[in-house]
Amino acid sequence: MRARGVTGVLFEDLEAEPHAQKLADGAWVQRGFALNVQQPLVAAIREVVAAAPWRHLTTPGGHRMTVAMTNCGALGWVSDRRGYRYDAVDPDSGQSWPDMPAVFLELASRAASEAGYQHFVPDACLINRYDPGARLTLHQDRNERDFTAPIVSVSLGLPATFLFGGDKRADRPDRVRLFHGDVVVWGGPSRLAFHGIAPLKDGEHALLGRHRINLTLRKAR
Ligand code: MD3
Ligand code: FE
Repeated sequence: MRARGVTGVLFEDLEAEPHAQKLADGAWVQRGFALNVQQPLVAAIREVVAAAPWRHLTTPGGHRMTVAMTNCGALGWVSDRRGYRYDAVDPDSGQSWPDMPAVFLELASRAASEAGYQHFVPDACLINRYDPGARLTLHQDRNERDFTAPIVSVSLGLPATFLFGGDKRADRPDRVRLFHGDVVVWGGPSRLAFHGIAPLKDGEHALLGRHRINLTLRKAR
């Protein structure tokens, strides 16, 4: 059963009102911040995917990632047997990545500003698609050149359990549920924290079906 408000927004997508809540030093979750642009976001994702289709990358250790990925912007994050890196060229097409949609840039800039990071201009957006069972093991994001810039993440579709650890892999992570429309800004001391996503629980989302899509907007160079 799902109840709809007069705006057509699902109540289950409104578990919290839009306002920033501190997760850790430098990390702010803005519940529902992306809901007012959910349709243009999904339309823009479909356009990116038409030009740069989903793919399951291989880790340097030879494992196929359970998360399907693509990118837009000047740079895209890629992984293969040679390592992790940012590249201006999509290895599957030999072409540059699709342009960053304006709605991504505007949302990221507004979210970063509200969290105290002015003038955030991302040049890379990694788009992750989780199907039931897909997960992201604990890792740090350290392929970017400038760790003073935050990373802005946007959660869409099925809810997920985000694992937020410390600065050592062995630190036991906190668990934070992320819902459709939530935006998180990760900067300052949280920027190099270990983090991951627990295996996605099956479900059905009104807009995205049996999927979760996460955007991470980054300043890679
Ligand atoms: C905390 N993505 O793409 S977004 C990733 O939901 C990634 O797909 C997850 O971790 C996802 O690298 C989590 C939240 C996130 C993104 C980057 C971070 C949290 C972060 C970088 C530093 C600290
Ligand atoms: Fe990450």
